[in-house]
Amino acid sequence: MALLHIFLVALVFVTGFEAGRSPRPRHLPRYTFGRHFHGLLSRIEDAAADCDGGSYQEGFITQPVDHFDDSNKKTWNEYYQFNLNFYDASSSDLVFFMLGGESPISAKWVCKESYAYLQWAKKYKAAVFQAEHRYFGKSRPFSSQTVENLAYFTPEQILADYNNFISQMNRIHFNGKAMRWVLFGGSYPGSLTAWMRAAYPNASIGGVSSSSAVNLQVDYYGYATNMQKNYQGYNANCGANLEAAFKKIQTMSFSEDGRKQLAKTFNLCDDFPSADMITAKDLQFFWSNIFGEFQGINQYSGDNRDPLTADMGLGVPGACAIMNNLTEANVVQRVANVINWVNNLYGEPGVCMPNKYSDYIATYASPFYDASGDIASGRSWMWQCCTYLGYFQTTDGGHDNEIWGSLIPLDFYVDQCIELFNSTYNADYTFAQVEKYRKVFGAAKNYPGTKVVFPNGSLDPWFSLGLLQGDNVVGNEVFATTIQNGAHCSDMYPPRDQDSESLKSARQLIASKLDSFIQFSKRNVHAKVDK
Ligand SMILES: *[C@@H]1O[C@H](CO)[C@@H](O)[C@H](O)[C@H]1NC(C)=O
Ligand SMILES: *[C@@H]1O[C@H](CO)[C@@H](O)[C@H](O)[C@H]1NC(C)=O
Ligand SMILES: *[C@@H]1O[C@H](CO)[C@@H](O)[C@H](O)[C@H]1NC(C)=O
Ligand SMILES: CC(=O)N[C@H]1CO[C@H](CO)[C@@H](O)[C@@H]1O
Repeated sequence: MALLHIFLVALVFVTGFEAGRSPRPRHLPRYTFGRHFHGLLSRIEDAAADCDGGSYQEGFITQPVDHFDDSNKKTWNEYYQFNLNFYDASSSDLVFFMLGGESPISAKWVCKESYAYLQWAKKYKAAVFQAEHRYFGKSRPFSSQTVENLAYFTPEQILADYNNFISQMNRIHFNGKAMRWVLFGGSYPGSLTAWMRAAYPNASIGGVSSSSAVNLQVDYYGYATNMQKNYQGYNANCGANLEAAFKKIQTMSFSEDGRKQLAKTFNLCDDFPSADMITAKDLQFFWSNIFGEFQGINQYSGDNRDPLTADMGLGVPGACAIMNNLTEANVVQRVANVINWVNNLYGEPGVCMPNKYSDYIATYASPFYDASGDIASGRSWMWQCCTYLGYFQTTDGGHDNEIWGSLIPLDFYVDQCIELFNSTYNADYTFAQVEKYRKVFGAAKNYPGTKVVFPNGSLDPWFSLGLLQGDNVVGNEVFATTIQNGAHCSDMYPPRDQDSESLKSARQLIASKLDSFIQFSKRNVHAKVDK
């Protein structure tokens, strides 16, 4: 591998201010392939990253475009952030590393000291680093995202980036000392954490892989069936009202008069195409945008992720209160009321709902958006889903889909892969790629890594793709824990007194396993020295 030089270690001292991100354009839905505009962990409202008094530094390093072909000399600059405020070189050789994922990195993950893992970093006097994932934010191997340029967007290249990042950091910031790195990640970066432990076991001493959907699956109908279970389970009437509403929405969609009414009720940005022009895609797009709002409500329900979910009630109970509101006789209007309520919470009152499939596709098919913006991130995320993750959130779950019916078939997603990239990226391709990476990384049942904790939330629709109790290979020190009624990545957010006992005990388990990984590797180091 080419010897890499330091590009720039910017010792800019940033005081917890992050440039605001651009708002969501009105023709793009809030959710695409399950990804919230602005990413699965963070969202626009966090943009003025509140460090709560903490601070961080930032820099860039050079990475090869292709880690596996020495003849390719092309390089790119990877952006990273770090916090040495807790670090005590005289007593600690630990680095806590938050892996970047499907968005530009957000500084709060290195500076907001109330986050669970930063409290642990403080306890162990660890240095804290976060690196941006290739093809996101400032970390772009190419200036455009043509299909040709996306060829280097593979799990192997990404893991090699993080491995190389660790050795470069040891050199740049720690005088070449082999520091003991502990990996952290939530959602997709949680999967990267698990895969790093498997692919580069010596680069780190352990990891925490929160809500990671490592059990890769193309047709992930379980998302919708879990969602149904959660809404019905919270309140049977809520389930019944949703079911009645979605059935009525579907029926109305099939007549021109019905569609006119729907356009009004849901404040659609664009009318449906005329009866002679309308296609199944137009309807599926409409349905998936409504479905997407209920995904978002469920996925973060009750999290201490931000004021919306923690204090303002964004979650399943709030949505069900509106669905069960008898003062409003029309159940379809209640669904629209839920969406209006979400819009208000997001500070977008009265925003119209995108309804032009062709505009949506044309936008994400363009390779020319700036990677620091969210349209390029959305295209990157869709590339990931089409080429190695799958995760298509269909309603193919059969009997367990009374609420949603069969609104969203697999074709809705696989056709997009073809439209966004090209016909090489068809269903056969996605199935073959997902199968390949299930084998490479062992999915959930054959996960080959060691020393990883896998927390999952039982209320998280991604739950069924997690590494769960009973999946772990005995002897590998892989620990699964289920947070009862926990949402997506709930363990990562700042602990609160009112957290459930299950969440508290999951954090205790993580902390104790983390401690054992750290103590073990210390003994190991000493054992080697003693010989
Ligand atoms: C899709 O794009 C890739 C990369 O440019 C190219 O190699 C491949 O031939 C294309 N496939 C089709 C069917 O156009
Ligand atoms: C990890 O380290 C062990 C012991 O030092 C060594 O035997 C092994 O080959 C290393 N593995 C990798 C993947 O570098
Ligand atoms: C119930 O519906 C009525 C009529 O649409 C509305 O005025 C009221 O604000 C709703 N209440 C809740 C809690 O949604
Ligand atoms: C599928 C799975 O992992 N289920 C587990 C969820 O968590 C409870 C409590 O820890 C276990 O009893 C289940 O086996």
